[in-house]
Amino acid sequence: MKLNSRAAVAALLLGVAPAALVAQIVAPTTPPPAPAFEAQGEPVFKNRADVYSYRALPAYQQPAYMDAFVAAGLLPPVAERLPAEPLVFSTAATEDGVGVYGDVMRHVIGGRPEGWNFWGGQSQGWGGIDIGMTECLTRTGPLFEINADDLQPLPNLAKSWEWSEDGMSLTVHLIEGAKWSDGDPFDTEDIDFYWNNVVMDPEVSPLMAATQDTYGTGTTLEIVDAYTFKLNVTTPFPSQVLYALAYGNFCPGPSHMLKPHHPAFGGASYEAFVNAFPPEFMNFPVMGAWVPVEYRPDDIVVLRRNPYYWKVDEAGNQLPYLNEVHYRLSTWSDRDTQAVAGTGDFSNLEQAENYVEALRRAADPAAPARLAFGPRTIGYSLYMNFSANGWGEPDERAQAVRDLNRNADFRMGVTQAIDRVRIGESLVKGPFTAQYPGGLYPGTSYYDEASTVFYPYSLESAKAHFANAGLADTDGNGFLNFPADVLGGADVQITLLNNADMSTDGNLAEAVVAMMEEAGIKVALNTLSSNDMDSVGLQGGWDWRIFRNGSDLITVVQNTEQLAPLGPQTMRTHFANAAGEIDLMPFEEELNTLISGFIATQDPAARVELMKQYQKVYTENVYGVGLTAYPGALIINKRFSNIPAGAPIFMYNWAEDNIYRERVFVAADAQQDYELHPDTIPGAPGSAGAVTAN
Ligand code: BQZ
Repeated sequence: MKLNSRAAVAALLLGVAPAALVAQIVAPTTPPPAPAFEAQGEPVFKNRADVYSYRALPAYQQPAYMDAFVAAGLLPPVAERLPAEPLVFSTAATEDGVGVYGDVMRHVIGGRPEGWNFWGGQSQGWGGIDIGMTECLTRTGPLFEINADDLQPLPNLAKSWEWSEDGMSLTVHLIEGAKWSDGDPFDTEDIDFYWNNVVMDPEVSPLMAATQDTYGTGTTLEIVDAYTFKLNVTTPFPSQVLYALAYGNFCPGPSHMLKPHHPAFGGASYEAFVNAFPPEFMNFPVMGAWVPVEYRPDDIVVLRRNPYYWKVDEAGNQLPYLNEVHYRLSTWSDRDTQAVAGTGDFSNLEQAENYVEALRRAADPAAPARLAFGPRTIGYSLYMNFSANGWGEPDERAQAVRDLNRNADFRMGVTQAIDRVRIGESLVKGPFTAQYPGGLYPGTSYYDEASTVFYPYSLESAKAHFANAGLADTDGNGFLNFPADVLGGADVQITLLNNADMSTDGNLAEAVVAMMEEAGIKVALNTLSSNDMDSVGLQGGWDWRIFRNGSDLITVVQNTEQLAPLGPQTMRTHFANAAGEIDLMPFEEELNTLISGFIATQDPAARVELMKQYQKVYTENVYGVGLTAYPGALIINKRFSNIPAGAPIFMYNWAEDNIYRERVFVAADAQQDYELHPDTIPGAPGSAGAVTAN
């Protein structure tokens, strides 16, 4: 390695070996190979049309307990509660065939319901509550089992769609005659409210933060009739639009309930709109399979089957088979413990610290639950806030950190101060964790190792990069200082936002603090509950954050717009300021060009090439500091049938979506007596809860 001559002369004068004087930059490489880890259980691949279709059947059935409600005139007959052509699950595509009614799926979650207004941005506590209640126009969770040559979103509330010849307009056909769980019709009134008064209203931010850019810059929506609407786009055939109609992004709410509270229709205020349906509000109307009928704070949410659910099996049985779903309000780690012990029924084993104990318990043949590892799709990155023009209203210190975050040498120093082997082993020893450079995940369809730039761990190199970024320990206290003209040359102090509800997030945050201290950077933790962390994250009041990555970096086609700062609120690390301006760095402009190009082309080879370039620009510039990636495991109680083979805990979506819970059943001879409100149906919206027939 050639030293510069001044340094060499200085070294000779001081009688010091040259290398010791000028810290060496260690050049980037390609990532080290991940330890081999075989996912257990391969999906049974099929085409989308094999899974379900929309058609009328000669007759329909319901659970026997509901006959009394029909006889008492409290419910219409089941055939009148179903659409003319319900969604019909094909028996051949199931693991165990036509199911039977009864029993419960008992979830345990670490989140807490803020209220039912998903469209106003309220969390229901995650863990499958929102996935089960708020169904969406298309469905992507189950795409893990769809053949690659048939890969596009499954229909759901949208039963079909077609592009105009020039690709500038998508006509979407809704299922006809479906109803909300309170009997109110589902139609384009709900679409109109969701688009115009949620997505397009800058004062309203739905839970997954969908904005107009989610559907492509400049996209507009046009209602055609009660069951048909059009999305008019600005670039032909934008491939990500159909994925953007899936969970999290286009899941319409009950406009008959929401409208009266929205300021555009006489509602008192936006705050009142968001808080109009607190968790105590029972029987909130849903399109999902189960309706909330009981809520006990910090204890449980109980949901009963939706009498108007618009899906059936091929024998004409209205779904779901399970009469109740429970969400015990506990911790995410307790979800693992209870699923393995059999007091809970389901867990996404995703906190690597719990792996050894969970594996040990599940290895017992008498264990109540089966545990199956999937692909390495759980991954964490350290993200930096890149806005230097006011997003989140930074104070002087935070502004100085934002400016540092935008310095490439600083980011390279940070990434080379991270020992990813030590980080992985701090979570779990064994073949699970891989050194994750950031960017697209190894092993996924658009990943290309040769395009991935990996900055190896080297404290010396990190310090050299920090020196190049203008930082030096000018007061000798072991921590690097800003240059004299920034904050008076004070120590660099950075806050690190992380999730209090997840032990893994906390462990990673502490590892980053320790490793940064070794490199001379002072980092302080800002540990918040996931609800508070998510809202702070969206508002921009943070310097760095530990983030468990979403499906965009795994599938690329789901949430594609989140791969680059294409619009004011698409890239979680770089939103626009209050004036709507984003101060893009040159490489971010490149990322935008590459992602816009990906969205605009249907050519598979061109898409692969564009993502190679994306990966190179992303990782070379350390857009996200990858930390670790590892496989998750699905833990499900053995009494359940129709669990799809090879279902990953996370890919296009979480397992609560992927396993089609509405089609899961418990054989009669395996059923347990877990129902808390047997023989009841949901009551009227806002009433006390479930009701009996007499
Ligand atoms: C799975 C998931 C279902 C959110 C949430 C939680 C929030 C995030 C994320 C996961 C939980 C579970 O994840 O960890 O296994 O059950 O709910 O939605 O981490 O804090 O904001 O994105 O999905």
